[in-house]
Amino acid sequence: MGLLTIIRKNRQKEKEMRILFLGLDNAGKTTILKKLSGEDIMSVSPTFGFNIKTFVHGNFTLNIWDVGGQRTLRPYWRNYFEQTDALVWVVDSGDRMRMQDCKEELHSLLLEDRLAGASLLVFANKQDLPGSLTDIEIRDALELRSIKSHHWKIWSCSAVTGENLVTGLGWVVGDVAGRLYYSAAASPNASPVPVVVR
Ligand SMILES: Nc1nc2c(ncn2[C@@H]2O[C@H](COP(=O)(O)OP(=O)(O)OP(=O)(O)O)[C@@H](O)[C@H]2O)c(=O)[nH]1
Ligand SMILES: [Mg+2]
Repeated sequence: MGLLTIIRKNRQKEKEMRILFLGLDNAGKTTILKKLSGEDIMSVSPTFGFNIKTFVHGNFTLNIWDVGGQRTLRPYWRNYFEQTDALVWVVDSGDRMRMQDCKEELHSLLLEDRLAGASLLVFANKQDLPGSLTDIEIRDALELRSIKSHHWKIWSCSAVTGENLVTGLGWVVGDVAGRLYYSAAASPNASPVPVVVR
């Protein structure tokens, strides 16, 4: 029995995933998680540390870490990399001025050893705002097609309307499941159910 098999078997017992939500400040990370939890999204304020939310999604328990994205907080992101199965990079699609900054921060994360195996979901958020860049425009602005080191996918979404939030999360859970577990038993159409709100 190889090491990979042993690791896979151990993980199969737990059926847990650790998902890290990152992105520039104001991108909508916390709002997305509140929307997925069915919480009031009008009461969101900037995150200065982190929030953890736990959802059950199909057969999996998702431990989601939502970390503040202000520039002064970004050096602390590395404290959250360990054992990350998926990175969800949230983009404010209306924030054209900071798209370069957004691209550079993302690409520097992809060089991190401890994120090497992580699946990458890019949420092109705030699609409800008129004038937002489309998912194709964000894909090009962030040069996603140059990424060869990670499985990635971009979804346009809105934390206000809820568009594509469950679908996007379903994709990333399925992608991680396909890598870590024998049977890709994730249910892509399952809705995430919050079990703990902290
Ligand atoms: N119109 C619109 N506004 C959104 C959307 N998502 C988030 N917002 C707003 O964007 C602002 C920032 O949202 P947050 O969820 O706090 O952003 P964040 O990425 O968690 O920011 P930090 O915690 O500072 O890193 C808030 O005023 C939200 O109401 C969206 O999809 N559409
Ligand atoms: Mg936040």
